[in-house]
Amino acid sequence: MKDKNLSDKEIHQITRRSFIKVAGGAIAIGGLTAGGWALTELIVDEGPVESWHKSVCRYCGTGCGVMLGMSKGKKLMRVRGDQEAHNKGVICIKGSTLDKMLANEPQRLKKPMIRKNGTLEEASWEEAMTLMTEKFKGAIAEHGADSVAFYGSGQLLTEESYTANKLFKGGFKTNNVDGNPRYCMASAAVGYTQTFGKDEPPGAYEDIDHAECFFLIGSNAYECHPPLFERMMVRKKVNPNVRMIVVDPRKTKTAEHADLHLPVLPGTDLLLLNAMLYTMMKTDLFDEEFIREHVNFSDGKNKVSFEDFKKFLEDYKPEKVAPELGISARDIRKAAYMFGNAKATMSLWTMGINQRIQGTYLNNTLNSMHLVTGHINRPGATPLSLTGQSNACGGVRDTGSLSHIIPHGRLIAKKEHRNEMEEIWGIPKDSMSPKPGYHALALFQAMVDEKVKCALIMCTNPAQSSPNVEHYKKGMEKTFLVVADVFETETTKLADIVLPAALYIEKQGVYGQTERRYQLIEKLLDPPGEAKSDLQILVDFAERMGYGDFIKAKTPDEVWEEYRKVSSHSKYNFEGITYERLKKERGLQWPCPSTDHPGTVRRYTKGDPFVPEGKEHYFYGKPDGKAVVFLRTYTPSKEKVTDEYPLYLTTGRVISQWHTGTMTMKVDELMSSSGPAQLVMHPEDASRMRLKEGETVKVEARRGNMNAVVKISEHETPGVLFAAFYDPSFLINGVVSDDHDPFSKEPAYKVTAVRVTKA
Ligand SMILES: Nc1nc2c(c(=O)[nH]1)N[C@H]1C(S)=C(S)[C@@H](COP(=O)(O)OP(=O)(O)OC[C@H]3O[C@@H](n4cnc5c(=O)[nH]c(N)nc54)[C@H](O)[C@@H]3O)O[C@H]1N2
Ligand SMILES: Nc1nc2c(c(=O)[nH]1)N[C@H]1C(S)=C(S)[C@@H](COP(=O)(O)OP(=O)(O)OC[C@H]3O[C@@H](n4cnc5c(=O)[nH]c(N)nc54)[C@H](O)[C@@H]3O)O[C@H]1N2
Ligand code: SF4
Ligand SMILES: [Mo]
Repeated sequence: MKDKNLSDKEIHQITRRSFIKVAGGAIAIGGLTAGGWALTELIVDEGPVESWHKSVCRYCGTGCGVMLGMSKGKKLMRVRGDQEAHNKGVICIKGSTLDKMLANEPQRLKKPMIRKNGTLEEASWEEAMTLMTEKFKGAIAEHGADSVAFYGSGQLLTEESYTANKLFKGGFKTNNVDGNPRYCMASAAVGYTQTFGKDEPPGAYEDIDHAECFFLIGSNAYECHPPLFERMMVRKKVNPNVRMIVVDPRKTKTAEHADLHLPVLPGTDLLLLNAMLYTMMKTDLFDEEFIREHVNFSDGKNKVSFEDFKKFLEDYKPEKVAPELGISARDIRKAAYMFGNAKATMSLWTMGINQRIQGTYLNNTLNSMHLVTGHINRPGATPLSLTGQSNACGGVRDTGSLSHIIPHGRLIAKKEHRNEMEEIWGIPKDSMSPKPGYHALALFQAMVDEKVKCALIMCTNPAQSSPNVEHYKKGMEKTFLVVADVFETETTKLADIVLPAALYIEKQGVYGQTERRYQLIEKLLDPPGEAKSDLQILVDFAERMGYGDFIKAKTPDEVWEEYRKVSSHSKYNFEGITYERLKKERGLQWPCPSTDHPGTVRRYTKGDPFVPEGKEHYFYGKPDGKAVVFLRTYTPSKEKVTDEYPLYLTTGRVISQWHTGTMTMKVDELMSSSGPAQLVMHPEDASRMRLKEGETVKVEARRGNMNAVVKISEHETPGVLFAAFYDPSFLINGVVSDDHDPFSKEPAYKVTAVRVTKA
């Protein structure tokens, strides 16, 4: 069927109608007055707005453009979606209540604090920074540079992450720089890098408007990327032929909208992907020409043949794997036909497959499904990993602020990569440490083992968000911790120094989102009290540590100028993305090598400045321009259920709360939508265990136990429990497994075996 030719106005009307439909659902879940989706006009205060400013939402990796209405007295009065941005004016309830979040000034941290005789007491910046410098210098002198660490965040501004990374790796000479994207995007990043030779997605949001099949796996986009989900729904209305497959053990709001929902058992998806590939192979859905021209095969060690790949798939016949997946062979085949036969298939995924012991393999295999069917590098055909945090891509993955990488896809372990960065940063050749630093879990374990003595934690709350958290908190307690945050958190409670940070539009910098789009946040407010931006804190720290000349860029403008030029030495080249352009344009997508370049929507194909003239496709991250299809064998999770621990616990998010709740739990509208976090189970499980809604139970896992209040919901699947992790009074991470993927080191938050009894 051909696409309907709809005007923008008609599309807008569809959007409105589905808003209302979706909002109805949200009322049923949470009792939210104006719905989980933002009809922003209904829920935002009217105010005497003096001027409107374009900005970007602070929260998630969708990176919605927002318009901020400021009063004369410099208060944020109103928020609405930016019609001119990629999200076309659509924002969700978190974005539309940004003003309410910023209004929580009374609860903000406003003065530094130092722990004295066990309690945190107010101090001056001078005292706090002097003590911090003394401790870091002391640790480095006594125990070496690897006794200090930085633990950052995909919510810091790019200028901040770049500076911290440069200071620790190029200055102090330790690679102990990691952050919460390890908990989030590491499997996607490693997956892309192994397949294409470079991180970051080949495609873009625009592909949603051209796809004929959406394959959503381990993504609850309805609650976590609402404007993108909305865009998919609009696409389905514009072309009723468009199909949506959702793979999720739970009947989420996303799954409810699917044409085919595959409720696989937690931890088993690799069986599904390989069985879909098997089916595609047997039914001629492979694109042999694309494979011949653009694909190599590998068993992970050696190059193998296409025939070897076909032989490998013989083990994944749908009938054979269906029982372990918990779905029918017929549905597996149906999914394979829908994926393979559509004119253009787009996969979208998030934590359901990243936070898994086979997260990297799952990412590889999903990329492979696009390569072998030729569903790539065309409008609507692409594997698009949805990003979690607002600046995980631009700030952390692109700046190389993880323990094994350095800017723009370079690896710590590779001498020539280190030498390139040493030259760019103007430090002696071979001066950087060749040893990858501690990844997040290893870092917190090194704190337990007292190998890391001093750490700076910025813009993240690992004492709530880490798996098996009670264990790692012991390490945080032993370490001299400096924590920069905007509110009191579970982590500031363990700190020796707390530094009050500026929040969102109280500072300026760039966010980089899912589709390689960089957008600028401009400063519109002054921070409260004595709070300072994370960049100011880092620059001050660098000077005190004796690296004032090395960290010579001291303002956001200066850092961006330096970093933009650093990129020109790589295939990430965004030298053309200047602050000046970002102030006017609604973001730009790299590569963007010159100031007259429009940016790149699709990579590795015509239009990408790095694809040689005359070539249709070229995977330039690989030496021969060919992407790699890996043969990836399934292994069951260690957290498979047993008689002793007979239930799966999976964890994740709800639409109106952000992560550890520090910002969103203070907003009444959001709290009344979500309520406190509870242990959610299917009515069948509840009745088998004779449990009633509101009853307290004991949840026991292999590493710990805790009490929880039961909520009963048809959205869950019998045998699979769900808990969100926003509520510090229900610290579910106390029982969540810290098993992790051996390549990406990302924890498997999604699969924990538990037993539940009446408390
Ligand atoms: N409202 C809201 N939105 C957010 C955030 C937030 O905190 N709140 N955070 C942002 C961030 S940082 C992230 S990372 C993203 C996360 O976005 P999502 O990944 O979409 O959210 P989650 O709820 O973590 O998990 C998604 C789904 O994975 C499913 N799942 C669990 N186990 C399995 C499995 O074995 N296989 C499959 N196929 N699925 C499984 C769960 O049932 C769940 O519905 O959201 C971003 N957006
Ligand atoms: N059980 C379970 N646990 C999970 C997950 C899961 O699915 N299940 N998901 C994981 C994932 S994907 C993620 S991304 C992590 C997120 O985990 P965290 O990063 O620990 O959670 P956030 O609440 O986002 O923490 C951000 C902190 O920064 C503060 N802050 C806000 N703005 C600023 C600023 O400008 N400067 C400074 N210095 N501070 C600021 C906030 O108050 C907050 O305390 O959680 C992980 N943990
Ligand atoms: S979808 Fe994400 S970026 Fe967009 S408004 Fe909601 S929280 Fe903000
Ligand atoms: Mo995340």
